[in-house]
Amino acid sequence: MLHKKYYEEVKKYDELVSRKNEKTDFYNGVFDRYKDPVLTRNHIPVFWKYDLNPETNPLFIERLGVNAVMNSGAIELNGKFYLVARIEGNDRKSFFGVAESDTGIDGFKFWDYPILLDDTCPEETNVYDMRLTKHEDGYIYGVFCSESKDTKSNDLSAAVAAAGIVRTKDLKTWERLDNLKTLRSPQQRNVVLHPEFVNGKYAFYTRPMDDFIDTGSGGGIGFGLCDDIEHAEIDEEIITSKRKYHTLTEAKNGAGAVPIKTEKGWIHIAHGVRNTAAGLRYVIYAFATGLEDPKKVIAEPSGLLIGPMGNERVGDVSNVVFTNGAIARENGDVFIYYASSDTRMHVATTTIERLTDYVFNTPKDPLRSVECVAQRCNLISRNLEFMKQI
Ligand code: M1P
Repeated sequence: MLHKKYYEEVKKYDELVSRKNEKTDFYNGVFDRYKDPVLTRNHIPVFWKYDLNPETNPLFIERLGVNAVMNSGAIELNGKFYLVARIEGNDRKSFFGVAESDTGIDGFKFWDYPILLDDTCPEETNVYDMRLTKHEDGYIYGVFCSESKDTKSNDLSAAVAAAGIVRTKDLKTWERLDNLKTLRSPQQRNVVLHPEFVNGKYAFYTRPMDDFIDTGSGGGIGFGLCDDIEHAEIDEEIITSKRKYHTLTEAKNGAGAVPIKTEKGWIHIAHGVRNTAAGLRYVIYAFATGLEDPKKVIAEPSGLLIGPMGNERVGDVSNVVFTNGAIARENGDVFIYYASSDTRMHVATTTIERLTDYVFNTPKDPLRSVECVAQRCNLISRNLEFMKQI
């Protein structure tokens, strides 16, 4: 006989995972927002948290709680949508779990077990933010942040971030490869594997960093090539999307979803960070790189694509939206998965047509107020003239 609270908790869980999601009335022509998050801590199955045996848990007390479900890699396989979510336990340690949905906007349910990675790095303390790349070599790669204590520092919080690499064919069996080595950057986070070979090599978008939090001299999102994915090593990193003064990338930026191939170029959905009196503010922005040269930026729409809004603004790390996964479907639909405030996951839906129009036809940031006003006045005068003619 199970504790009566078990049935109550399972009922709440069942209602949550069978709830239909709806579009909100938010409009900007680029993407739709949804009423409910797609994954939260309440999506964690009851049997991941409680000991169900009344003999060992007569009071039905939560034994291994979960604090947050956030930054998720995303992939479509055989018509189903999968998120490899970052699940943060109450103990602050993150790990990965696969959640599956038929629609991509609701009904996400975690598989019975989280992913137990091969324990190949004894110094590794924490893992998070996996990007899933369906590579043309036939594997699905997961690239994630592998965090260890900085043993060279006396500061207890000092840490070292590196890019861990795993690969799979079915999201069930995962093979751990060597962590990426970037010979010129001491730390790495937000590393994304490009889905195609470039000049016959594996290509990574990197984020050179001098320090665990501060990117320091790291000028933006980097790009580097490597010969051997099983022992990945990058020598030179060339900056693609640069950080710029007085923009949303001023403090730092990082690659997000695996770039989406379109007729006009690779579309990147990344994050940019700026400093404010209230702390760091993370937003999502987009840019495009060339089909022939995926490190060369060819379109840079001004400003943010998705910013934290309403309830999204509040959470464990407030004023943050962050993406590390999007699904571009054969039919042209695009699902952008993003976390808000390091607490929960949302979806924004758009299409290749709208995203391409946004990226290639939104004016660039002229970088100075006076020129921004001139840009806006130009739009207004064209509109007022146009309105007179109809
Ligand atoms: O807390 C916001 C985000 O901070 C980090 O991103 P970045 O490396 O760009 O600062 C990541 O740790 C990410 O997980 C987190 O959401």
